[in-house]
Amino acid sequence: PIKALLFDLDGVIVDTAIYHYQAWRRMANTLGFDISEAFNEQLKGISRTESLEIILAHGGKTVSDEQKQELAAQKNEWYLELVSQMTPANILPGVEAFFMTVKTARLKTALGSVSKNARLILERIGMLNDFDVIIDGTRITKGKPDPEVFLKGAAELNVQPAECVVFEDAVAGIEAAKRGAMLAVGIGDPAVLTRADLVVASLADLSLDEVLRLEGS
Ligand code: B16
Ligand code: MG
Repeated sequence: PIKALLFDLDGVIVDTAIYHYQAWRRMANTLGFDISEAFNEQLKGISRTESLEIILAHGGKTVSDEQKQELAAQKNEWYLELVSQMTPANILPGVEAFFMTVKTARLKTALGSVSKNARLILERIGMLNDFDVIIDGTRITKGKPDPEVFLKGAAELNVQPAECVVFEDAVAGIEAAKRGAMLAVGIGDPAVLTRADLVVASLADLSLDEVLRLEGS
């Protein structure tokens, strides 16, 4: 039976992708190039250091390791300025109602995010106590699409991977769920999240019953 639900943060609970984009863009601009919103798509679910590498390659820039650290720190500072203004109003549509039904059904919950700022964001939106387990970027060594973040969540919840459903907006995140042998619900575009077992536009378009029916599919 399905016993636990594992949620990605950025793109599922809140839309911080826009803040990541603004901060990375600001950094790229200081280096003399620009990044588009379409380019930003491939950074979803990818760690800070990996994202930096992809952006530098895109701009054709070679910098020292020391400079990379400075750039990543600067980007994070700009990103945190935006995060500091977040409130519970930033919770994506349908999330709170969905969580109520999940709690009523006594299913276990975990957060599975590669962000090192995940706890801070949950605190800002008032959801820090809504997860039984929080696995974030400070607790993993391999980012998505490696399944580590979700396997660790399942282990700490004391459930088997086959008893878990992952909710993800990123291709890399769906891939991580599948490599971990878990069911995956995609939040976004079915043409993009092709490996998901089910894709919906947002949690507002999904009932818990539909999720539980994925069992054995
Ligand atoms: P940070 P998720 C990911 O969050 C974001 O999608 C990705 O764009 C970001 O680079 C990554 O977190 C690292 O975030 O710089 O805050 O450590 O989708 O896994 O919740
Ligand atoms: Mg995400």
